[in-house]
Amino acid sequence: MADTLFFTRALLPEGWADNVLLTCENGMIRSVRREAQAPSGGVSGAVALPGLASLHSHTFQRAMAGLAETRGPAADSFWSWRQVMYRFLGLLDPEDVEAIAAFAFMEMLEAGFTAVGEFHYLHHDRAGQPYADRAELAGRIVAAAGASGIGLTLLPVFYAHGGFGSAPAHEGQRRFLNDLDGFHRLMEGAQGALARLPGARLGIAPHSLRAVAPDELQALLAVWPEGPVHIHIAEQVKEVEDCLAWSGRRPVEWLFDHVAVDSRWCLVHATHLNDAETRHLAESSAVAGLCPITEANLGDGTFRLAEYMAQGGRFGVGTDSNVEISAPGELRQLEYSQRLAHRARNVSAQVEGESTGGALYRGALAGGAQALGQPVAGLEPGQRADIVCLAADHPDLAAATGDRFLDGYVFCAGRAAIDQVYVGGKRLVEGGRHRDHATLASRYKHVIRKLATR
Ligand code: NGQ
Ligand code: ZN
Repeated sequence: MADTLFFTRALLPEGWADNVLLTCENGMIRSVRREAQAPSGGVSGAVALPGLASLHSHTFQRAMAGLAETRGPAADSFWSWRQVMYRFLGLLDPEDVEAIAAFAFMEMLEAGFTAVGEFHYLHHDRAGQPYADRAELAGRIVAAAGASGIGLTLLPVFYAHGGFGSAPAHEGQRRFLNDLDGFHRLMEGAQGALARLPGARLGIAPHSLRAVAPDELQALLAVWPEGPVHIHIAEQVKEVEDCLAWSGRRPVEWLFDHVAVDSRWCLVHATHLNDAETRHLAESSAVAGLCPITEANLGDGTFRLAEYMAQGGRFGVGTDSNVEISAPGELRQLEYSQRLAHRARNVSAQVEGESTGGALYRGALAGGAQALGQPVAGLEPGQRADIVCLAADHPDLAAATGDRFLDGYVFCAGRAAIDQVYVGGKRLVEGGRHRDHATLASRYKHVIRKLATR
């Protein structure tokens, strides 16, 4: 099936262009022509951007958004939030997981993301027993991605221990646990499910250095020598302290000492880095998977973006807990975290005259695609036609040209500027609304009302 799309303006790898005609075949861009005539079908949209990836998500957490914002008996922290989260996930059945994921994926599309890396660790039933199909819940994530139309990179999570030094897992973690053999069977099941979803990709996710022992990490890398590898790392100060107590090394130091961290890797959070770790990560060609809204919500700390970007470090953004889903919102929070920390402005832009929205958008575009196992990102031949189209008549964009569109989108209008979203050349969002919004939202509301009575 060949299709044409025509945009009044588009952000191409080499810069902005006017009157851009894209031809697509089987969802992939076949040709890009600038200064073209509008085809007989007319103008598809005003301002076309290549879609961003949410490189780190736990979709089930969408359904507890707002449920962990009440003060508890002792000082609230990431760790007390995690207890609330464990109680919540103990309520979920497979159909709940699927309905929540489909809704969250739909919201991602409406909020400017065309692909997602689902860091999927909810594997077993509510009692902690494997389902007859070990990949039951992975299959639910795949089905949800199919229903929403988002591009999926599934990252099945290996999780075996409750803390550094192979500490026993807690009760709240029993739905996550596999030994290596169980994990390989899960991966086989996931491969089968993904075969039904065109364009989907598979990676692996050793959950963290807390949950995976060194020999297990080596075994995973030996059995799965290709595709993305994602790991949570150095998100909390306590995690750094516990890692030091266990190994004498900080988490990112430990990782660089023990494995070859290369462009396959996405280090999720990497919040607490010293100078040498920042440099090693920047030089490694791995991606720092930053989740600015969730990191703020959980009180994690501030990633050293200014130093990291100055050293050419690669990054992307993820919606993680999905407490709020917004591509421009993640980029804005990322820059604002730096402004507050440095008492400075336009921290992410590297040179005089560079747009901050542009630097953030282009950085997250490249890093997000890399982390999800797409070779390159952008509107060019050979790429999937994943496009976010802004409305040029939004008040914050009405007088914009070039990168001012990105500044207006990221810092002012946010997701309200989104008109259409395409994945694989297929229009899924129109007028800011997903074509199946009503059905997916009503299914989701039914699930959260039911869960509230459990
Ligand atoms: C997760 N979330 O796996 O959902 C984690 C919490 C953990 C974040 N790190 C659990 N934001 O890290 O142990
Ligand atoms: Zn996470």
